[in-house]
Amino acid sequence: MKEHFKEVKFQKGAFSPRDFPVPSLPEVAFLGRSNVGKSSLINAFLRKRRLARVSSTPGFTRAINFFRVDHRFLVVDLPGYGFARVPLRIRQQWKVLVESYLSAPRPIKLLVLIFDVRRKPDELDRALLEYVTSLGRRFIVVLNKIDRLKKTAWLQALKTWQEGLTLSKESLFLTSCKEGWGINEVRREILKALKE
Ligand SMILES: Nc1nc2c(ncn2[C@@H]2O[C@H](COP(=O)(O)OP(=O)(O)OP(=O)(O)O)[C@@H](O)[C@H]2O)c(=O)[nH]1
Ligand SMILES: [Mg+2]
Repeated sequence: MKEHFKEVKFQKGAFSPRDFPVPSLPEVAFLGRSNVGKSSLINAFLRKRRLARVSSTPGFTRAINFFRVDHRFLVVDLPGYGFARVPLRIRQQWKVLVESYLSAPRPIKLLVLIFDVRRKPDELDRALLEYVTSLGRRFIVVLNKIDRLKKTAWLQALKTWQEGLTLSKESLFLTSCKEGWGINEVRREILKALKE
């Protein structure tokens, strides 16, 4: 599959399942807590600087945003979850929205789960992984913001997440959206999944 994307268009922001576009093109969805860098990773993956909105206010992306790439596939930016300062009622709305997307009969070829590499996996992360596994959808785990760690700490972080979430090495990726590290590997993996 060609790695060059010509036209990327914002297609829709869905605040409720009835706004989801009719399933047709294959989809890749990005999921993670608020502020881990979902939008940044989407921009880096597509090599577009200001496509998905990057925000320093956690919890910024509230809708599910669909981007269409060259009549080839859809990129789906899911709203961040697990941010404590957001009222419970809103958090529940998000959960319903995200879960109805993920469990719908859609051609979701890959889920990209993003975590902040500086954290340690906790109960919420494990619950998310369990949920994703129960869906039976293919996924990879991206540990982002490695520029915030010393290089000597990278391997330890990898081990912590691998063991904490019981993952295979092949499904784990280290990235820095800020520095552009590890993005090519993630892009290749996404394109591979979209092709299959
Ligand atoms: N140092 C560093 N900062 C990053 C990296 N990736 C993203 N950021 C910063 O982290 C903040 C959040 O990034 P976003 O891409 O908006 O994160 P998000 O997960 O889409 O956030 P929500 O939409 O609020 O859930 C921004 O200030 C980014 O500039 C990275 O690899 N390294
Ligand atoms: Mg975002």
